[in-house]
Amino acid sequence: MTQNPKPRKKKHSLNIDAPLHVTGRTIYLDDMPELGGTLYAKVYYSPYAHASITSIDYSEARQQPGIIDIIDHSRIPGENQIGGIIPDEPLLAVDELHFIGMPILIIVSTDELNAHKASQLIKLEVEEKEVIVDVEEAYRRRSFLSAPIHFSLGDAEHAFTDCAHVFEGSASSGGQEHVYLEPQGAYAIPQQQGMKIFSSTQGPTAVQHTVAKVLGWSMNLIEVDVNRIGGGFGGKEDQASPWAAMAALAAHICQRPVKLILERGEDLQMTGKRHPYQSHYKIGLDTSGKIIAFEARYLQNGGAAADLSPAVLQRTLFHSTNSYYIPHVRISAYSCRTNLPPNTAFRGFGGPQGMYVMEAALDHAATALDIEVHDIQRKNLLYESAEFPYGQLAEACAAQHCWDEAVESYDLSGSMKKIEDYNAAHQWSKKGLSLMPICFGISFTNTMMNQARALVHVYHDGSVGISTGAVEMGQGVSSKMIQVAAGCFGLPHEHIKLESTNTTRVANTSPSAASATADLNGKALQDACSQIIHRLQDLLRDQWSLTEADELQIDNASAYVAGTDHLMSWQELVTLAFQQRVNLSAKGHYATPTIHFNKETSKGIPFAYHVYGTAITTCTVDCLRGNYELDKVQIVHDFGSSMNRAVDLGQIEGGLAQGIGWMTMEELIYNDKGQLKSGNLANYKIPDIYSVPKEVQVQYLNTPGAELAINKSKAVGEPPLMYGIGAYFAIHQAIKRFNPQAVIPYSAPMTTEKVLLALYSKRDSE
Ligand code: LUZ
Ligand code: MOS
Repeated sequence: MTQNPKPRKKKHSLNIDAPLHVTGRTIYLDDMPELGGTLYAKVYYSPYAHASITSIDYSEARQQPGIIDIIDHSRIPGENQIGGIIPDEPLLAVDELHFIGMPILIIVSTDELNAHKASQLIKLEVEEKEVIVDVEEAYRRRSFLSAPIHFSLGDAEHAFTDCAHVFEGSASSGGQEHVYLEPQGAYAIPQQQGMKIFSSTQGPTAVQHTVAKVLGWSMNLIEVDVNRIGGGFGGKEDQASPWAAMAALAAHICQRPVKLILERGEDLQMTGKRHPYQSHYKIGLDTSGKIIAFEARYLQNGGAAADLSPAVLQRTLFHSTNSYYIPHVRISAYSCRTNLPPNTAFRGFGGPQGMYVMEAALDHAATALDIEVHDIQRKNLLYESAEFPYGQLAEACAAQHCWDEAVESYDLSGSMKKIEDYNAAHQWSKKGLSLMPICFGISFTNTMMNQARALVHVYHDGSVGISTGAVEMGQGVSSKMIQVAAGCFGLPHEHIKLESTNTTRVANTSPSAASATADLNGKALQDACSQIIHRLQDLLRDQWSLTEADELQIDNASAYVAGTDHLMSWQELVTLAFQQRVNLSAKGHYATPTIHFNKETSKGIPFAYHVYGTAITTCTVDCLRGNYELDKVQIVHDFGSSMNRAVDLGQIEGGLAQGIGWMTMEELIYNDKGQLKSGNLANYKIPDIYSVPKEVQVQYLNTPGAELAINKSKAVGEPPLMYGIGAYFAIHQAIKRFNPQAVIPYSAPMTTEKVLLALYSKRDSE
């Protein structure tokens, strides 16, 4: 009598985009078929970091063949303003130029080559002004973008007097270029009413809002659509908006479709990057190596406008104590205005900059006390219910679990012994090892942003279409959304189609950022799917005259009641529901519960949960040349209950490589005129297949996962970037094996040149 279908065989979860990528069928912005009559826009930008415009003449440029229009700020019908948090950034310069790359004019042309030629005929005259590039100089002059932020826990001032050891020093970390594979761009198409914009953005609603502001329209007239983007890394959280606004402005003025896609060189010049930081720390320990007090002052190089800098600054404070419990903390952070392009979100969002300073302080203490830094690290790791400086308590704290698991399963003492033997046997080559624990808070620090929506249609043939606010940027969120819907409906994932991210279908989206995209949008999607499932269940209970006790299942592409012969295929069920006029569409909503934060007191529960992990990094330094290789990185990571191991492993490996790049080789160089000297990918080196670790091992820590994470799988986007800090300190360790007296300033990135200088520092005077 029971004829329940056999449980569907669980397929190994994959990245659903992989077949498209490897066969070249993935469609990015510039792959879209163009409409007839499409025009191309090119941005003419400031060649000066600080100046007043005295005259600008583009009459000759305007006469060039193919030039349809040249647009300056005076043609903007709405507000000439793109600042997201603070309104301090014009879309097009009026008379003041604040950084090299600041947009001045939009050249609209029938083809890109003519636009390029025209840009060279523009005559700009200016009065040059003093340029500030250095963050300390900006700080001395009290040149700030926003109010400073302070956090404190306990009583640091008095605590230092009780410390057996106190160390003070400074640490600086460099910026980082996002190098998303797809440069910034947008394609704007005038509609019968309003404007439709295809944008390479992490934040469709940010684009919609900015375009509406610039055109002086209401948001409902702007439709933003994102199929997918070729990488974002934070660079398209806010900074995708101006290009869309320029394309829309030109499309509105010319009443033709306008495409604006930056060339790589333009993108490198014009867009902001990870914030460089210059920091000062003071750390106090007792005789047993317990950290008693920590003080720090962070100077953030924000560039010429606020952009997301105040929010980034706040996250630096949230992560200033990394994965450690410190009873007395006093920290301050300043966002400084300089004449660089406005710096912006970048994977980790200020967190890595804070964590680097903490690790530098620990390294300093260990070096001075001549003990292993990992003994201090281990002794101070967070434990259950320990208080963060912002008042939240560590819950389901996996800091020590990850660490101990890494030490044991990767045989730390064995590795250290091998390194000792190697170093004893090699005079001109030394190995070093570091442990890097991480702790990263999941949620937008701005509580309001922790919300999402989804729209689900079950079509009457049984197929399903889903839309969410999540933007696929290569991070695999599409796979996860499809898994969520397939799980809710009990359907194979082939039945589910994920639609583009579109502001008309799903409104008021938060950007795909803060590692929270799958959690927020996945939960909203679950809400929508379960509304439909409940309606179908009600229908079946009625149809089959079921009682409360009957166990009705909708799974395995069918509906059935265990122990009875009630059975219906999914398709029959949907047909029945349609005939009975049941609503087969639903809108889901999710807002992270429990979180809150008081900006006045800097206390609250800002994060839904924390992600933990530990990486052991081993490197080899060539002590004649200063070159180094990363031998291996061994990670124990707290994934919760991973939804998709292929996707999550990709995030660990990619995040690690990006973190290593930031800490070791990616060096942004601006001269004192504010000119980016590392302005192409030949002199700005990002990790390649030769510079990534030769071996990466990842162990999944089995934790129950967090309730506030989707399907109890923890967020994985940003946390692994911070494992890269381990590479920096492993190199320090190797240098000290060669030259115990080495004086190594805490100055990232640890380029080959700096390694060579450090290897031979102080040595001559021996
Ligand atoms: N963006 C944002 C973020 O607006 N707020 C955040 O807290 C955040 N965190 C990480 C990355 N992007
Ligand atoms: Mo981000 S730094 O856009 O998560």
